[in-house]
Amino acid sequence: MAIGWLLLLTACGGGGATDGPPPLRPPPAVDVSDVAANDPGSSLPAGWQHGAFMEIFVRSYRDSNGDGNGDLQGLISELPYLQALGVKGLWLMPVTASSDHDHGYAVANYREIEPDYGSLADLDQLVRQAHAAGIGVVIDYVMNHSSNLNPIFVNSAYAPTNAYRDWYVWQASAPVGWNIFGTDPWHMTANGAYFGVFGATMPDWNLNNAAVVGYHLSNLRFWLNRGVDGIRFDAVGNLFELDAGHWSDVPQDYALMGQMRALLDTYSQRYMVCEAPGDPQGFGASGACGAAFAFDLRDALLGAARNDPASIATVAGYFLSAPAGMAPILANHDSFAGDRIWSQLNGNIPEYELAAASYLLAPGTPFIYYGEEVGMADAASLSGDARLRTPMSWTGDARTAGFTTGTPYRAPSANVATQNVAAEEADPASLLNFYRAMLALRNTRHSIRDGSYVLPQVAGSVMSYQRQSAGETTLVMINYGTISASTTVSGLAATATLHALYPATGVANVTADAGGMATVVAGPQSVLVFDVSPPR
Ligand SMILES: [Ca+2]
Ligand SMILES: [Ca+2]
Repeated sequence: MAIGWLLLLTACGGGGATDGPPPLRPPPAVDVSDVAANDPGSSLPAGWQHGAFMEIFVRSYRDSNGDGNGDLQGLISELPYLQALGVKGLWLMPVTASSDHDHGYAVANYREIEPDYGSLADLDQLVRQAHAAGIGVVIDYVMNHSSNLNPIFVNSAYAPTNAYRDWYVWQASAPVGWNIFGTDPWHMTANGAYFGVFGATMPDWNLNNAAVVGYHLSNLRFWLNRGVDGIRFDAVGNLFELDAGHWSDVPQDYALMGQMRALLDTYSQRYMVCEAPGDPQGFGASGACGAAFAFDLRDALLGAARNDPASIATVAGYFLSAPAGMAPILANHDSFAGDRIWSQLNGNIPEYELAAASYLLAPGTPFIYYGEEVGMADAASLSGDARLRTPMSWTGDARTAGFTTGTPYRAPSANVATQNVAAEEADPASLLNFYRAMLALRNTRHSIRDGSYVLPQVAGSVMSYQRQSAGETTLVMINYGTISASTTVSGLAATATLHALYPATGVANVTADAGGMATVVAGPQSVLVFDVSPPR
């Protein structure tokens, strides 16, 4: 209802020219009531957050009612698929009501479900059924900005005297000298300029206002009280702006995230992970988020898969010094993180599998982007972020991808005919079954899931390391090269037996010598995973 009115306001933006005051109407009522903590507990096993996660764009995952948009009931119907794949957590891109009718990051109501996705009851059902399948549910939370159609911003923009004026970042006129991502983050209206680092439709909250932080804490408790298992925080390096030269990764950003981690720590077993491409490890450290996406490892994972020596060295060394909670990814929903892996690797499945093994067996929490496990490509007919966010390829149907019984809101991926769940479930050698095998190792080996990362070694194109936890040692060896390699690994228990867990057949046991050295032959572009048993 406020849409036309607000567009009129923002249409005056840019040059600051106005043709008299906009036709103001009373701002909408706003609910910012406090929400007290009421932890329903957690039924998930200890350490659940070290299982692999799936990042899911609900709008593109599965449509239950034929309207062409994915929804929560559609996702619920695919929980058996996700369970069989072996994921232990879901990160849902924003499921809160948004005004963008797409990705959801322009939040219009922090305590309602996006109408296209369903209802709060649907979310509750998803959480309940996911838990029954041993899967946790983490939701996206956008603390930096809201929609310009959020009723609180509508109030804030209504007049300089409005009670919510100071909930966003306003100045009487746009200050000069600002340039972020190549554009001016200040947006003129008839009665002042507001700050919106991601554009005029997504104004930044004023997080220097304690009432705003209190509101966000209440919103977070609203979801945690419903049994949601954690939060993925968006754009945490952009929370505070000090001046035109200091608007990214400033000390206040880390401190506020530490406060959020403290909130989650008052609940049982809640997981928190941050998006901070400018300083992944700084935000991943305890004291800040405690976990953050490893954007600084992504290029090396793909480089190693292509047998680049420097990349192999980077992958081998990363978890010797990185915070233990880092969350490795190959790609995600944003263009800045690269194309879909299939498109980046030109459909080279051996390289794809090497990249996957390089992060799915690693410490921390690996995040798979939905459809990555079947090799979904970018959409051929789309550009920008949309090409990465296509309907999930459930079948080879070129029109619907098996995603909807209606007309999909967006075109499917370019390779839906060959890379899809139905085709790959039927093929034991498929990429999907490789992902299942890697996740099965993570789920059956506690040393892989949350053990220590020990003695990485690189010899030519071969990387190896041990993962150790109480009573269990695993040796991982990855040969990124295209020729077979014989590699001597050191640092094993004396006379230990190496028994191949992967591949499950065809690899003979190897015995370490009295000095803890063993020589292993790894075929071209191969992954070998051994149980390391001490001598009997
Ligand atoms: Ca739907
Ligand atoms: Ca900000």
